[in-house]
Amino acid sequence: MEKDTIVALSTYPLPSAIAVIRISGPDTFEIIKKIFFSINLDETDNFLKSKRILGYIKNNNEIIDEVILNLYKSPKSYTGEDMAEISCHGNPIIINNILNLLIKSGARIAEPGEFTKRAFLNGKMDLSQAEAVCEIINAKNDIALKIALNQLTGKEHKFITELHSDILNLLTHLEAEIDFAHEDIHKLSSEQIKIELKKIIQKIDYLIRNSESGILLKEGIKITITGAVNTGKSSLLNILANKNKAIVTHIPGTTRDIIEDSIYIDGFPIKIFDTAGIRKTDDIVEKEGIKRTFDAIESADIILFLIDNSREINNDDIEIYNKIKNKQHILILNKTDLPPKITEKSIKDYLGIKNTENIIKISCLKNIGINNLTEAIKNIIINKNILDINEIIVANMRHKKALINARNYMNDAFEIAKTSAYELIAFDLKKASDEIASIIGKITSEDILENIFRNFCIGK
Ligand SMILES: Nc1nc2c(ncn2[C@@H]2O[C@H](COP(=O)(O)OP(=O)(O)OP(=O)(O)O)[C@@H](O)[C@H]2O)c(=O)[nH]1
Ligand SMILES: [Mg+2]
Repeated sequence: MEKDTIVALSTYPLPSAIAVIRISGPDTFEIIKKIFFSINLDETDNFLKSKRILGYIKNNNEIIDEVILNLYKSPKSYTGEDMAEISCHGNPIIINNILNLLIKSGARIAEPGEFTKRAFLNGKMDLSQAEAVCEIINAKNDIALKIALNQLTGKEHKFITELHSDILNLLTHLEAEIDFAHEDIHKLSSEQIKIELKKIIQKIDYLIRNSESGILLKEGIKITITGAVNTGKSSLLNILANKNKAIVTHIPGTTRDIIEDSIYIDGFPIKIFDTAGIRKTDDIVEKEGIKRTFDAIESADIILFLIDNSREINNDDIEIYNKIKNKQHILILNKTDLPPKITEKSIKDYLGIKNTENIIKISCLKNIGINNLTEAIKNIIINKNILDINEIIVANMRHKKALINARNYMNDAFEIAKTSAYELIAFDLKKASDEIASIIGKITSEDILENIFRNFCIGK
């Protein structure tokens, strides 16, 4: 337990109906006694028996505010320590006065995240849940919020805790065989070890797979608009972003730099990139722009490939299509308000596309077909991006790195398991276990000892 008693405003420091000030630490109730005076109880000492109570915050005899005080006795509090929450009027002057008074009475201002850190140190939550608290507060869209809530309420926690104990159990067997070879302990065959390792690897792989989509969703799915010059790429960006972000002119080669915006499609966070049209050119600036287009194509999760429906397919279209056809893409015919020059046959002949059903026809000028396009984008996100919100989604880079490290150690262990070097397998398992434990903030070596002790009753 920490020695300091900390205090902080938990709500936003702007004029509002109510503000909440939190206090946590061993001196909480002593400090509260100095400044809080109950309205209904004469005995100031008595109020500590209540959980919620109306009263005044006073500086000497001067009333600073009328407040509701909530009291939480250790360990039944967010931090696990003695805690209090003062709900006062949300006037910044009042808030400051109360904070100053609390500091004068012995508390200190909390560091960022210190309440949650104490909650973790006192075993009220694991590390991934502590991280989720921060992510819930900072979630910028519905989906990020849902993922963080899932992380807090325990789906990921449960899965990882089970995974961790799977590894520990196997390790327990191996260590027991190494350390207590003379005792009569059931031995695992090398085949059994491999089966157990495989099961664990599958679980880690499942989480790694889901971390791809989790991080994608949290940071935004990257969509790059590409195509030949003048096909309407910037016009499309402006429609999807719902603002005049990119310059649109009839001059081919208008866009040079990458133009980026953050948008939502059906709640999915998207980073959308408009790019320089691709064509052969000697213009140095345009050349650099086209190079950047290729980079944006490379890093895209989904490509929107535009063709101008009012002119015939040209070599630029064919070349670009060949570059993107094996990546996740949507083929879009733009300018369908003009007389068409592109036919189903020309698409088949020049681009080699057999099934033209998925081609989306739009007109940026007349705002036609945009709903079909956003629907198609959404379908790709949901169906092809391996994403199911109801699955366990790992959306945290630290967790992902730990999972990948654990996976590498497990691979090594699996290779070694082909021989029967238990020490070496155990070494890798221990490393993998540490990585998984680091996600939830457990300390492992003691766990292993405890596990051996519990399972085998050695040393009785
Ligand atoms: N008729 C018609 N014109 C369009 C449509 N979409 C775009 N345009 C026009 O086509 C021209 C080029 O549009 P942009 O959006 O600048 O095309 P771009 O692909 O960004 O062009 P670059 O940046 O030069 O590669 C402009 O004059 C637009 O007004 C459409 O759906 N119908
Ligand atoms: Mg443009």
